[in-house]
Amino acid sequence: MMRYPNLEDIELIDIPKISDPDGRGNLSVIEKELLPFPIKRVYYLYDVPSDSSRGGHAHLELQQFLVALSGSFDVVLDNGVDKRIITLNRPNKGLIIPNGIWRELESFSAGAVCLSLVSDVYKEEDYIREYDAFLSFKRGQSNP
Ligand code: T46
Repeated sequence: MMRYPNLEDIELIDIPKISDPDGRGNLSVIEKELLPFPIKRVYYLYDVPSDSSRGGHAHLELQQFLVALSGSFDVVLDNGVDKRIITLNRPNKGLIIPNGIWRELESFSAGAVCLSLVSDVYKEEDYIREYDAFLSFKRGQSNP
């Protein structure tokens, strides 16, 4: 039987960092081999007030890779039964979120920038934006 992605499949992965030998700072690079999907779109969130949240939905198919390019924020991941909170606060660490996981991004620090590399172009029909609809969707899957 098919196994759907779950919270334990969500990985924080290292982005290669090249430190400059002459003290000019760091350079990180994301090449296509780093991610389990081809990148079709890039967007970023910034100037998010600390008392605001982003996300609050799941995707049917979209996979994504989130990086805190600057500052920090929390990613609350939810499979309809359990939740997991991961703080992103380093530009050389990224979080791969598979499809079918509800996510909320909150507690943005001042100056935080969230880079998102995703597996498809923008399609509103790929979003589940109502939590009850998400729970119904998860009930239709074999694992939570
Ligand atoms: C996600 C989190 C982390 C577009 O027109 N094109 C786009 O590529 C995107 C991402 C959004 N939009 C429009 C749709 C809405 O009218 O921008 C508006 C705000 O989008 P949304 O409410 O979905 O924004 P967030 O920050 O809640 O969610 C976004 C992504 O949509 C989502 O995939 O995981 O960032």
